[in-house]
Amino acid sequence: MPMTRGYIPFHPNPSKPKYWPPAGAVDAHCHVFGPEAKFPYAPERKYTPCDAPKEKLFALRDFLGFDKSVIVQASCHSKDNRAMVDALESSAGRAKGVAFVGEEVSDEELKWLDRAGVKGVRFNFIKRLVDFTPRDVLQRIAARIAPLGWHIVVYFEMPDLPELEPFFTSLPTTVVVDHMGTPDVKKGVDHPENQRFHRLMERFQNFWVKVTCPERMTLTGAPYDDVVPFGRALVERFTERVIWGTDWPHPNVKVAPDDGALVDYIPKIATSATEQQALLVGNPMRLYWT
Ligand code: 0GY
Repeated sequence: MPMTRGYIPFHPNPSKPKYWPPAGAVDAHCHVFGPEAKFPYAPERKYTPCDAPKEKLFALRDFLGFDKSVIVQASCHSKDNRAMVDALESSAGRAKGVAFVGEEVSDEELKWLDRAGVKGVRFNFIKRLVDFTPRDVLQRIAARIAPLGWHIVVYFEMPDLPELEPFFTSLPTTVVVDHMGTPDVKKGVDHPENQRFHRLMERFQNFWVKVTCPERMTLTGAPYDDVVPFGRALVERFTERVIWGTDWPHPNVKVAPDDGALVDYIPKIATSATEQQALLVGNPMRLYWT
């Protein structure tokens, strides 16, 4: 039986952010869930979310002052990418996607995903979300998608980085790290665990990072001031390789965040107009729209 965590619905009435993003801003990490009646959740899922359909996502995008979205396939839909692709196809070119595939994926399916606007695959190493996939299988998937010009998004827990790093650095594509590598805010920015991740970003220019999900890491809650130093350090050091997203509809969080408060976090980590332009427009456009 799938676990039923994740039923917490997204915020019903987010506040209007005080910060207004630059023209052409991209929400580079969000999801669509269902609707279940049309796109059933995968039998092997680890949680069952509430429906979060494309119409709601597009309405939130407009409300928050964003122009485009990158829709990441969520584990509750596993390898059935239809809900994500349907959203891409309804977006009038204003959404790109990141898919989840197995090595059994056919060339036709890869072509279908590519045509729809998929630009990457996600390798998920979070044990509570997915079953284990052997590294050699992932290597074969990487070799199949690299010629398409796609990248690989990796989602992992920071304590697992030492074990995963040799695999990550062997990947033949751009590698995009989810949620700042999930640092432990209690330990602080200078903790060796977090600094190891910074060193990886320094040494390997093909690594990018999403400065996302303060709501998952905070110990103090909105406005997420305790997470600011983590996002700020990454934006400052790797200005040309950071992207940002809402993570709407926020699967598996304990408290549904106010998406307006998440947008108001942006100018705290990207403090100049130049950094904001890179984070919200230039970088995601380079990664997803070229
Ligand atoms: C996220 C976070 C989570 C879930 C998923 O694929 C997923 O189901 O991504 C999570 O529970 O941490 O990246 O949005």
